[in-house]
Amino acid sequence: MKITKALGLALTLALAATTVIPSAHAQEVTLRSADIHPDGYPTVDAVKYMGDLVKERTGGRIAIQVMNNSVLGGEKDTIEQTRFGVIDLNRVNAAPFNNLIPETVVLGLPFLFRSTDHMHKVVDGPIGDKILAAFEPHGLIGLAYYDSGARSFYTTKKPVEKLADLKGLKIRVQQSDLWIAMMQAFGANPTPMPMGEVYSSLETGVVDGAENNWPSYESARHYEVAKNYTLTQHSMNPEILVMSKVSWDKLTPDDQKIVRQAAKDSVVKMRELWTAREKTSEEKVRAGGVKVINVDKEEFSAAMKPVYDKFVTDASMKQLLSEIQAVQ
Ligand code: GTR
Repeated sequence: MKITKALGLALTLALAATTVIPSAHAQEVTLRSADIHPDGYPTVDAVKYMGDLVKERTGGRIAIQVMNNSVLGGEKDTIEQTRFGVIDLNRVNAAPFNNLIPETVVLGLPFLFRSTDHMHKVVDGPIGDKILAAFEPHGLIGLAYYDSGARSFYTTKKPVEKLADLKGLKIRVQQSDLWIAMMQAFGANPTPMPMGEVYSSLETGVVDGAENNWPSYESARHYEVAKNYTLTQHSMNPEILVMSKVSWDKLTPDDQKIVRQAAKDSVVKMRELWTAREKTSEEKVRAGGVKVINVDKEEFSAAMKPVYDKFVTDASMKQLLSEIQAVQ
């Protein structure tokens, strides 16, 4: 019985992974890539662009099919499927990796990056490479970082004008212990859930608010039900593009090089798309009647000491943090 089950699972995984379409001359492979975002979102278009590069550079042997809109599931689920090789590529925020890969925690720490430029310098340099390398023992190949702007709070009823206004509010967070601790340090009541459940949770009052960047606040239509956007800009946690190690190991070293380089090249494209989208999303949201609130960020940042005390404990994390802070 046990053996049959194991065989069945192996067979399912083998069938579900990379679709190999036999052809007359060369073997063609289609890599399936997951994303929760809708068509036209910068992360979705960036992976499509990467697919064009891969196709061109392999003479059509390797293609990428972006399966966005959460059709393959929420981020935590798709990460598991990617580790098993059921999904080949996955574009996910750093947060849902936090509990699995401790090295990713540092990227989400509140008020860590001084600017977009600082964040770019960190992820584009040796520190970024070191964090991507930490994915491999977990069955994943870290390929690239994409921008995700800065995350800010939004609430349905009570506008957040100062730190004390967050006290006791039920705020949706990503499924990560770091994010739960961060909300607690802000005085809020964290409610972890996948992105796909946030709209209805805001609408029905399961949560009083959530937090995200301009493009996600707009594209997921959260601004229709949570009309107060408070510019705390508390984290610049980037997006991460990973590949399943199972799928990676099926590629030749030359094809691995092509895939890795195409992912890196798509970052440039993504940053252009991101900058434009941040602007249009902000405009759309403002035109939709959202109240945008400026706050004293110092007050919010000063409350974050318990988060650093809880997560920056061992020598390697301390080292990573000070290296990031030293990047000019
Ligand atoms: C978005 C991010 C998604 C997801 C989402 C969330 O900004 O692009 O990957 O993390 O936030 O809050 O769940």
